[in-house]
Amino acid sequence: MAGEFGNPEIVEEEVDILIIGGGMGACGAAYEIGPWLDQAKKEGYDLKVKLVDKAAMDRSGAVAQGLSAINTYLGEQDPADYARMVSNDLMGITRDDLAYDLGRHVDDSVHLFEEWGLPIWKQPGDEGKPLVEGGKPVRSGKWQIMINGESYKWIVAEAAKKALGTERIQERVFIVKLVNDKNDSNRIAGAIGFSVREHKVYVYKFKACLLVAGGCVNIFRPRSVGEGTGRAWYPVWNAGSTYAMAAEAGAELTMMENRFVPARFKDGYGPVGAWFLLFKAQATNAFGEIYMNTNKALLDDFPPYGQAKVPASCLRNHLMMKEMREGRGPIYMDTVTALGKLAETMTPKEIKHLEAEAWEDFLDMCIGQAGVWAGENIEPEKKNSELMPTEPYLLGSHSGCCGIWVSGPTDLGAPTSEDHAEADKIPGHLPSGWSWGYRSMTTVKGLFTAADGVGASGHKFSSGSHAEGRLAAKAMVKFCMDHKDHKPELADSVADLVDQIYRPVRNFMENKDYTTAIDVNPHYITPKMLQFRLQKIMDEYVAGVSTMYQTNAKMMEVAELKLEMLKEDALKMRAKDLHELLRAWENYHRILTAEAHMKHIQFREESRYPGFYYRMDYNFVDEENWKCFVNSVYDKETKTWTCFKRAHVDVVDKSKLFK
Ligand code: SFD
Ligand code: AMP
Repeated sequence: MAGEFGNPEIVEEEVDILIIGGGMGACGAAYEIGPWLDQAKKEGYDLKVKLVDKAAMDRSGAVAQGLSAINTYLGEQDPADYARMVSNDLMGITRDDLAYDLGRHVDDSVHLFEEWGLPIWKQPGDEGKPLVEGGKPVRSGKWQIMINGESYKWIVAEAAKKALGTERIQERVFIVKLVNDKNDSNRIAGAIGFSVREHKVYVYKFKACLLVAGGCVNIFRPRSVGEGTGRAWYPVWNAGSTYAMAAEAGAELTMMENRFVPARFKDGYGPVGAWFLLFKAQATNAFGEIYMNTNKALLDDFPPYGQAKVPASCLRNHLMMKEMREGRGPIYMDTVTALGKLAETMTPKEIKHLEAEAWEDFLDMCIGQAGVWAGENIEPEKKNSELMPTEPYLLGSHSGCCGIWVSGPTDLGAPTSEDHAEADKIPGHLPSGWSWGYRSMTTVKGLFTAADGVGASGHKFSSGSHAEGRLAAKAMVKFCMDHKDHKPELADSVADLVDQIYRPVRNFMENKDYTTAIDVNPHYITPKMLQFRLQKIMDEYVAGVSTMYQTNAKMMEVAELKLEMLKEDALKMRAKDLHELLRAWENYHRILTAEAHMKHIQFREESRYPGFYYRMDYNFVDEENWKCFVNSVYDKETKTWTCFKRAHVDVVDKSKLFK
C-alpha cells in the first residue's frame, strides 16, 4: 500500500552487508566488493549487498562539484614518509598503522580513476601516457597531482554503479539510526531511514554495515550569513550522520576535539592548495608582508612541531591570525606576484593558458569562488584576493582527524613469533588495542567505517577515501564469512522506531492550525531556526569565528547547559514536508556531533591545534600529559559521554621530519 505523509509505507529488507553513503568511501567499497563476493560464492555463500545514499550518487558528497587536484598520490614515495607527513600536519597524534596502510594502497585507486576516464595532468612529453605506464603527473605538491576534475564524482560513481549494479542501490534514502542486535548490545543488526521523495520508511537488517556518510558541516555559525547563507567550504550535506549514528550504536570515537579551519579565499571558500603549491603564491598581510616569514619565531612556541620542515596547517593559521588579531588585516593571496613571476618566461599564449588554469581551479571544484571573482571584477593577474580562516569543520579524511576508532591492518607489524609476550618486544608490532582482526571495523561488531569516518588518520582526501572504502569492503566480506550462521535481530521494535522518526511530522500535523503563520507557533520550532541556535551556541562558546577560535572551561560550561536545553527543544522540531523531515534529522546528527566535539575539547586540557582552536585556560601544547588520543563512548540510554585517554605510540620514527 502506498504511504502518505505521516503514515509511511514500511519496506523491510534483509541483506548481509549494507553500505550507508554514496560518496568516495562508499564508491570505493561498491567497486571493490564484487570480487570478494564472487570468492564467497565459490565457497557456497551468496552474500546480499545494498548501498543506500541520501542523495543521487552521481553528484553526492564532498566531490559533488568536482575537484582540481588529487591530494594523495604517492608515486615513487615511501608510505612511511606519507605516515610522517600525516602525523606532522596533525600535531603528532595519528595512527601510523592506518596512515601507512592507506599510503601503500591509495595509488591503485588513482590508477583506476584514470582508467575510467578522469583526465590527469601530465608532464610535457608524457601527455596521454597513463600513470600505470610510467606517465609523469604534474605535481602541485609532494603528495598532490593536478586533474581536470569537474566530472570526477560522476566518473567514480559510474564505475561504482556499474560494478555493484543499480538494482543493489537505493538512492534518496536518509538513514536516521543504526539498530543494535537484540542478543548482543555491542553488535550491529540494522538501520532505519526514510525516503526523501516518497512516503516510505526503509528498515534494513544485516550482518555488517559500512557507515560512510561523510564529515560534519554547519554546526558552527558560518561566516556566510544573510545573503550568503548556504555557502560553505565542505559540503553542507555532510551533517555528522557518521559520527552521531556510530556513537549511538556504542562505537568508540577518537580525536573528536580535532577540527579543520581551512584558510580559504574569502566569501567563496575557494581552496588555496593549488595557489600555494602549484602557482607558488605567498600570503601576505594588508601591507604586503609575508607573515610566514615575519611571524616565524612564533613556531618556536610549539616544539617539536614548530621545527618541522613544513609547518602544520594549524600553525600556518596561527601565524596568519596574529596579523588579523593585531589589526594588520585583511590577509591576501598575492596572486598578482605569483602569476607575474610564472609569466616572466612564458609566451603570450602560455600566459593566457596559465590564467585559464587559475580560473579552472575554481570552476572545477568551487564554482562559487569563480562567481565572487566575476562579481567583484577580480582578475587574479591584476588584483589580489582576500583570504580568511573559515568556520570549523569536522572531518577525518581531509586535513582533520576526528572520527571513529577502528581496527588497523592485520599484516603490519604483526607478531613474527607465536609467543605474543615475545612479539610485543618486536619493534613495529602494533600496540594493543589497535587491531582486532578486521580492517576498519569499529569497536562495535559488524560496524565498519572509512574515509571521513575513520579517526586519527587524516590527509586521505578523495583518493584515500576511495581506497579506504575498498579496504573496508574486503574486511566486511571476511567478517560475514566468519559469521555465516549469525542471524541479526533488531533490539528495537520497528513500530517504535518509525514512531520516533515521524515525531517532527506529528508535531506539525497536531499544531499547525494553532496559528495563521506557518513558521510561528508556540508548539514547534522549524529545523532552520533550531540549526541557527546550535550554530550560535557553538560559535560563541566553543571556539567559533566570533571569539577568534578561543574558548575555556567556563565558556564550555555555559555551552553544555545551552546544548541540554537545545536537545529538549529539538524534540519539538516540526516537519511540514519530507524535506524538513530530512533537515530535522540532520540537525539531530549535528547536535550529537557538536556535543562530542565540545566534550573532547573540555577533556583535553591543552591547545593541541593552535590556529584551529585555543583553550585560553591551557594555551599551550603539553607533550608530557597530552601526547595521547582522546577517545569517547556515548551511552544512548543515559545520554552521557565518557572521555578517556588512549596511549599514543609512534610506530614510524618521526625524527626525519624535523630540521
Ligand atoms: O581543494 C548519507 N577534498 C579533496 N580531496 C582531494 O583529493 N583533492 C582536493 O582538491 C580536495 N579538496 C576538496 C575536497 C572536498 C571539498 C568539498 C572541496 C575541496 C570543496 C576532500 C574529499 O572530497 C573528501 O576527502 C572525500 O570526499 C571524503 O569521502 P567520504 O566518503 O567520507 O564523504 P563524501 O564523499 O562526502 O560522501 C558522503 C556520502 O554520504 C551520504 N550521506 N547517506 C545516507 N544516509 C545519511 N544519513 C547520509 N549522510 C550522508 C552523502 O549523500 C554522500 O553520498 S581541497 O580543499 O583540497
Ligand atoms: P587545500 O587546497 O588548502 O585544501 O590544500 C590542498 C593540499 O595542499 C592539501 O594536501 C594541503 O595539505 C596542501 N597545502 C595547502 N596549502 C599548503 C601550504 N601552504 N604548504 C604545504 N601544503 C599545503
